[in-house]
Parts: sequence; structure tokens; C-alpha cells
Amino acid sequence: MKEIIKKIENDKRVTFEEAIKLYELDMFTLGKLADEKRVQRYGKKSFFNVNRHINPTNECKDICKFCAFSANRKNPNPYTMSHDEILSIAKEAVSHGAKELHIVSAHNDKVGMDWYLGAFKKLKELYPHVHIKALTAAEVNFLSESNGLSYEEMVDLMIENGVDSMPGGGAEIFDEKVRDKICKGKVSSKNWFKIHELWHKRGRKSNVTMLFGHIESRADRIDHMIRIRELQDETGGFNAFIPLVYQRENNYLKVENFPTSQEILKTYAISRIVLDNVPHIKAYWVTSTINLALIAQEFGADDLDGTIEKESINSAAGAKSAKGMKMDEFIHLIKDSGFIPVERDSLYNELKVYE
Ligand code: V47
Repeated sequence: MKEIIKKIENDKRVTFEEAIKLYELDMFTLGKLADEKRVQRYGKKSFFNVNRHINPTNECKDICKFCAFSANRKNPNPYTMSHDEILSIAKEAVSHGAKELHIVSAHNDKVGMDWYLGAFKKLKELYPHVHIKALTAAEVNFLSESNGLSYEEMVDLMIENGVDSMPGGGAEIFDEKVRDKICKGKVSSKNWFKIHELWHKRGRKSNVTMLFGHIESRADRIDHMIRIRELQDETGGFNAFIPLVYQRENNYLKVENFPTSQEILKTYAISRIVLDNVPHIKAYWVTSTINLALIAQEFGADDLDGTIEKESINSAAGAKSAKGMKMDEFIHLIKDSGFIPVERDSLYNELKVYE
């Protein structure tokens, strides 16, 4: 273990086997190693943005076992917003200062491509200064298959219709065996990466998530991180890695053991160390709880996502995020935890430092 620690302290890259071993370290040693990496990059700064999540439809042709958001037997409330409804939510959010619209939908085969892309086009025309982060690789794959378009054509259409960056959803766990058990039929790991690679090659940025704390092993998590590190070496297009803690309510994935807070914090810390080429580690307070997200700042995380305003995907599965968080409260919590809140834009340019 001493050799591994030395390697990390000397900014050398850890291997798959070494990364798994890091879970055996005590919390303080691991936390200190990750914190050193965070401090090297950002000191005590913690980033957040003022954003609004919009989930325009929950009608989905796919069935992911962990998902409580899509309309199904456990959640028989299908909805699909009209463009006018989406625009009116955006209008309100922008009037409250939202600088990013994070738009993610289910895979709805009752509406066409124009419903998906037309909304972005209208939003961009109305609010050219607002960043549109939209369409997970899973949605891109769904739209490509259902419209007979290549990924290249899809990516070009997204750009033409005003999408600025891609969110990190749909990554789940890249190991094919686990993926088959939790979300068979969804975009494959290979195609998830293909879509992000194409997006990066158009000079655009994206994020990448990891859904953990269900049936995956520690080795599956490290494998997930190493696959990300490999693409990032080639393209440099990922802005942030976002570990999502599995929420257990209202879904079909039966899980016996949930991760402890220690396991969650260790996973943040290890991701900071393994993903030496991904600039930001996001502690998404929605799935970690705000309390743990604040502690994660001392375990390598430098970003807490944003105020969100309304959240439907994770709150459907039990997260306490349905109403987002007020900006004053967010700033206050970050300050009280000993960090410097920095409001950022979607591409991590600093907008305001709250010293
Ligand atoms: O892909 C679904 C996850 C994701 C559950 O890019 C669940 O900045 C936990 O991708 N428990 C959507 N997670 C959210 C997402 C995201 C969130 C915040 C920021 C960004 C970003 C992206 O939510 C899905 C899926 O992995 N999810 N069900 C659940 N039961």
C-alpha cells in the first residue's frame, strides 16, 4: 500500500488493481490523498450553478429496473409536456436567474424527433444566452434507432437545434454483465462512448455519471472509471464525473445491501484519484443528500451541481430533491462547511466568488 500512496503523492497514475486496493485504506488517509488533488486544482473553492432541471416526458419504451421515474405499473402517471408547457417552465426559471436548462426525457416513441429537438430550437431562439444541456447518450441512441439516423447525423442535428452540452446520464455501470441485469436493451456501453466521442470531436463538452450502490462490485466501479479515463485521454471532452448514489424506492431492482456513507465517500475520493484527467468531481447532492455532499468536499469533490428548482428522476425513487434548493441556502451551507462557494456557468467559467 505504501508504494501506491507514494505513487499518488507523486502524481503518478494508478492501475485498475491499485485503485481497487484503495478501498482498503482508512478514511483519513484516503480522504487526505483525494483532498490534496482537489486543493492542487481549486484550493477551497466549491462550484455550483443556477440551473433548472426539466423532464418533459416520463413515457418510456425501455424498462430500466432501477428507474422509478418512467410511467409503469409502480408509477402509473404518464405525462408528456407540450412545447408551450416546456417554454413556460423555462420562462419562469430564467426569470429566477437560471443560466442552464438541464433537459432529460424518457424514451417516448409516441412523439417524434420534432418534439424532442423542436423544444431546444425554440428555447435557444428565446434565450440565446441560456445554456442548454440536453439529451443523454441513451436518448440519442433511442432517437437514432427510431428515426433511422446515424449517431453522426444525430449529433449534427443536436448542434443545429441549439444543444450546447450533453449531460452524463445513461452511463449507469459500463460492465456489460451488470448492465444487462439492470437496464437490458438500453444504449450499450460501447455506443454510449461512441456518442460522447463524436460529441467531443465536434468540440463540445459533456459529463459522465456512474450509478452505484446496487448490484455492482467495487471492481465494476473502477472498471467504469478506467473506461472514462481512456476516452478522456483521447478527447479531453468530459467536464465532470458524477457518482450517483442508487435510490431504492418505487422500482424493480431488488438490492440487499446499500452502501454506507463511508463507502460513498471512499468512492468519491477514489474517483478523484483515478480520474486524474477529468477536471471536476461532482457530489450531486440530490442522490448523496446535501449533508454527505458537503463532507464529500473533503473527499475530492469540488462541485455540488446546482439549485435545480425541481427534480423528477431521482425524487421518484426517494431522493429529497423534488423542490431543489434556494441559492442563499446553498451558498450559506457551502460557506459554513469551510469552503468558498463559486457560482459557475455550465462550462465552469467562474461567475461570482462568494468570499
Ligand atoms: O441516467 C435513475 C439516474 C440519471 C435512479 O450531467 C437514478 O450534470 C439513482 O444523469 N437512483 C439521470 N439514480 C440524472 C443525471 C444527471 C444528474 C445530475 C447532473 C447531471 C449532469 C446528470 O439518474 C440516469 C440514472 O443513472 N437514476 N434512477 C435511482 N433509482
